[in-house]
Parts: sequence; structure tokens; C-alpha cells
Amino acid sequence: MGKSEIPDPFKHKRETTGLGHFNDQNDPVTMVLGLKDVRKCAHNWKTFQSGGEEVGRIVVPSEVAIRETRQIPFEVDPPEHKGYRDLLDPWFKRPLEPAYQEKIKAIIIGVIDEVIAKDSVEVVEEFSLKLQSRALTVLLNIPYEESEVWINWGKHVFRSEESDLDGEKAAILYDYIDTQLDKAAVNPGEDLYSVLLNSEVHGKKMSKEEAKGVMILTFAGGRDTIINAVTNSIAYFAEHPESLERLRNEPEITNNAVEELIRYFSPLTHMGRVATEDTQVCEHALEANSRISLCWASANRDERVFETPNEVVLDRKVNPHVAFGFGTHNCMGATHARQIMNILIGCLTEKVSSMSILSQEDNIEDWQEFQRKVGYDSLHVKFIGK
Ligand code: EMZ
Repeated sequence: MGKSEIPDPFKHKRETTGLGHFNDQNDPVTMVLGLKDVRKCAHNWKTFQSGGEEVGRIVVPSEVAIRETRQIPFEVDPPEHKGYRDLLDPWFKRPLEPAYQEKIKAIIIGVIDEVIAKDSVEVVEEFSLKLQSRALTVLLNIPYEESEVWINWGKHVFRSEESDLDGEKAAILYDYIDTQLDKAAVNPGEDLYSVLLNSEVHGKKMSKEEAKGVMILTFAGGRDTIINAVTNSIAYFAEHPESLERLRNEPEITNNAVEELIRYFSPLTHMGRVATEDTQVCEHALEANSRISLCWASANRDERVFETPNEVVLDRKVNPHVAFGFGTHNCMGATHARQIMNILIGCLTEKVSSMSILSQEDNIEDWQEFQRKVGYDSLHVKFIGK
């Protein structure tokens, strides 16, 4: 296996039954594997809901035991969902503005300059986590220095080295967000906290609890996902210098390359839903209140849709991937993530002549039937500047 390869463990099941089964803390999950089925279920929010009573149950592994705050708009279904989404979408589209992109570019050049100066770099901590945290200051519109606090939290806010679900670790984020919201209430500025607290949704002022739900999602949803996408990109370009060279010569294919890398990496393996009624998926009966997951990672390798699905085809033209989800709940941070990837590629072609992988520890998720590499626990790389 190539060092940067992300294999597809779902192929056999996708091609035979179309389903997988994962026993998650005695609350089983039926994993939907084919692209068409995933889209169909994602579209059908009435039968497969995100906003049920038990907060955290759509996440796999379930977070029911470790949190009570509803993440917004992720755990809210239509019609309420629309009010939040309409309010938030303009803010989360700011990455399309040139001034925003300039700030992200300065951040990425900064981290690249830092790593070029070193003999060996552990990419997850020293590159991707820093890049993700610093870029988040732009999305939140707050001072750059605040990223130092978040870098100290490590890769994931709900998971730690010791445990998949770490309530104590999550509490650090919760307390932090409470404090920031209280500060913004007393002394409002131009940041996301203040904007939320001064917004109206569904005809009334947004509550602190609602604002907290949005902020938790903003911190949690775009953390390990972006870190995986960035780290995997470094591994891929280190192993495939010809691809970086091609992008240097053909920058016009960068947008295609971003979509293709995101399809191939699928930084979020799957996301759950809860059935509201007795139903079925792929001829498999599901009882009301049981869980399914929409397996984006499997759908994105569906050979009925993607030619040579296990290859990175940088200029792939038809690419209906679902790495950012699909339908009502598609990823709100996708514009930010796409800009990071696009600008990262541009900056690597400008500033780096080569990268070599010195050592790596793959991050393999254990879904019982399936072992899936999603990224790296550590990746040591030597960067050579131009
Ligand atoms: C949830 C989720 C959102 C969850 C798009 O994904 O990301 C996970 O990392 C968190 O643990 O709570 O925010």
C-alpha cells in the first residue's frame, strides 16, 4: 500500500448487500454504503431525521452520554432548520470574498515558512492543527492570537488520546464558549459570537443556548475534518510530486483537484440519522427509532458512479461526491474548507519544491466490519523550499 493511499474497505459490502452493521454502545447503526441510497436517505429528512429528542445520537459514535446541547443547525430538522440556515449561510459564504482569501493565504504561507525552516515536521500537530486553528479565527472574525488557545486543545474536542468520547475534554470547549458568549453579550464586536447574539431567528432574538449550539458545531465539525484533509494532502503530494508539478503548470484545474482530493479523502466517514417510522433501506427492514448512517466515504468510491474510484484523477470532470454530505444538512463550512484546500495547493506549488515522508502512523477507524484509514495519528515530513 502506498504511504498516502486511503483504501476502500466498503467495496465488498457495498456491492453485495449495500449495507454494513456497527454496534455502537449497544445502539446499533445500519450503515448505508451506495451513493444512490445515501443520497436518497439524506434527502428524506422526514423518515431519517437529524433533530430527534436524544441530542448527539446522530453522531457515530453516539455522543448521547457526553453532551446535552443541541448543535445548530446540524441537529434541527425542517421547517425550523431553514430559519437558522438562512441566518448563517451569508456568514459562512464570506470565504468567497477576496479579502478573506488573502487572510487565509497569509496564514498558510506563515505555516509553510515555519515548516520549511525545520529538519523534520510532525504534520498533524505542527502544520495542520495550526493551520486549521489560525484559519478558524478568520471564519469567526476574531484576533489571530486566539488560535493559540485552540491549538493547545489538540486535534479533536470530543475525543482524546485515551478515549473516543471524552466528556471532560468537551467541557473545556463548552466553558470556553460560555465565556466568549458572555463577553460578547457585554461588549459586542464584529465577531460571530456577537453577530449570533444580536440576530433574530424565528421571529425572536437568538438565545445564548442557541448561539452556543452554533458555536459548538463550528468548533467541532471543522476540526478533525480539516486536519485530516490538510494532512492527507501533504502525504499525497509528498508521495506524488508529479501531481504538484501538474498543478504548478495547470493552476486552472485546482478547483477540480480540490473536489477530487476531498472525494478521495472523505474526511468524515459517515453521519447518522434516526428513523421516525418503520421503513426499509436496501430491502432491509428498519424499525422506528433505529439508527442508520450515511457512509459518505463508501458512497464516494461507488464504481457505478465514479470511474476508477480508487484513483486520484486531479482533473476529474464529473464528480458528484458527497464528502460534504448531501441535502438539507450539507456542510455549512464547505466554502471555508474548499478555500483552505485551494489556497493550500496554490501556496505549496509556489513555495515548496519537494516533501518527503520520513515516518507515519496511520489513523485507522474501527467500524468493526470495516477498518478505515481516515488520516494520520502522526506524519513526519521533511519540507524543502524553493
Ligand atoms: C459534530 C460533528 C459534525 C460532533 C460535521 O460533523 O463533528 C464531530 O466531530 C463532533 O464530534 O459533535 O459536531
